[in-house]
Amino acid sequence: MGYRAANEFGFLGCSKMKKTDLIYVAGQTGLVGSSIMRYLEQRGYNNILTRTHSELDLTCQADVKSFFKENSPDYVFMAAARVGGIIANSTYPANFIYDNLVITTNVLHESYNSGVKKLLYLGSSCIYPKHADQPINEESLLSGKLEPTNEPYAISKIAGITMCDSYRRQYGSDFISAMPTNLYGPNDNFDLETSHVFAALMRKIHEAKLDDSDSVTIWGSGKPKREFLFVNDLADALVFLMDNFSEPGPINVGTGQDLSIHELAKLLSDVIGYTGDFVFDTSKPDGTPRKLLDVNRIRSLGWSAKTSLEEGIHITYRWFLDNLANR
Ligand code: GFB
Repeated sequence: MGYRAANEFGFLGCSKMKKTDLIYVAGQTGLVGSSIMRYLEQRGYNNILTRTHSELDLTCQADVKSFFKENSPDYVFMAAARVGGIIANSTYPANFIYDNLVITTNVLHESYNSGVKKLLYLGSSCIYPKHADQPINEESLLSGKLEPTNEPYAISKIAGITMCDSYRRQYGSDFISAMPTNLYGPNDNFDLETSHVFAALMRKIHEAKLDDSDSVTIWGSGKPKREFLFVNDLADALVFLMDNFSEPGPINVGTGQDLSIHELAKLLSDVIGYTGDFVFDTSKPDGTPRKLLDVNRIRSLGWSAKTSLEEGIHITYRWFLDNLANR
């Protein structure tokens, strides 16, 4: 099929999701997917399609093809991915690149084949160069070398963005790509080996308080700076983008504020009520020195994050106590 300009087919320009539209949330049990589910359900979207991992293996092309053929969703939130913190990324690089490339290829291609009205693909702020100018704007994609600890994951996510843009350009598919900053919230992974820093430190500090420990170990120097977005705010942004945004390239989703890992540990300690010290295990990597997203693009469309970090820590700690703290 030859090249066709997207606008000829009327795919561009945003028709908003209706409450009865069939919405497929891929990855519905994860941090992001579960938050999208809560958000949609609370707002009366009543035709949501999900599959557990045992019901549908997204790495199996034939199964994904049949699933889309049988169900023909109107909208797709592509939140299925293999994700993990800095050590998980550097320990399992093959899993991170293979799983994400295959899942993305299958879901995006079958979304195109089955004629979904719109797909939102989720990337990550680690797609940007390690030494990108701060705050990082969308234009810096592919302008420099990536952070080595998560390069395989980042390359799979960049491939997903390029795939969205290519299907838009060649077929007029309304596929968009949102790049969230570091996330936290209910349903995060609290496993100390594979989690991201927020969940790891919440758990370590909570357990240190219970055990009356003198200190908590922070990986690396504690100096890297990160921006943390509450996952319910991300869900709000994703539905907003689904309804209001239809362009190629990544769009950043963040708070516009960052802090050092050491400062995060202190904030978490204040909420948890831990008064001990921190020690720094510099045998562990720091990763990217700073990763603050420029959020002007999404702000100019009318969206900004609503939950302060303090508030988000309180909500997440309450969830942690109610769901995971019994050990
Ligand atoms: O959250 P995190 O694992 O991922 O680590 P990245 C952020 C920073 O926190 C690093 C430090 O400097 C870590 O060394 N840190 C301190 C800890 N203590 C801990 C701890 O107990 N656990 C963890 N995990 N970190 C990931 C990427 O990078 O960010 C992914 O690897 C993804 O690809 C994700 O993009 C959002 O922010 O460094």
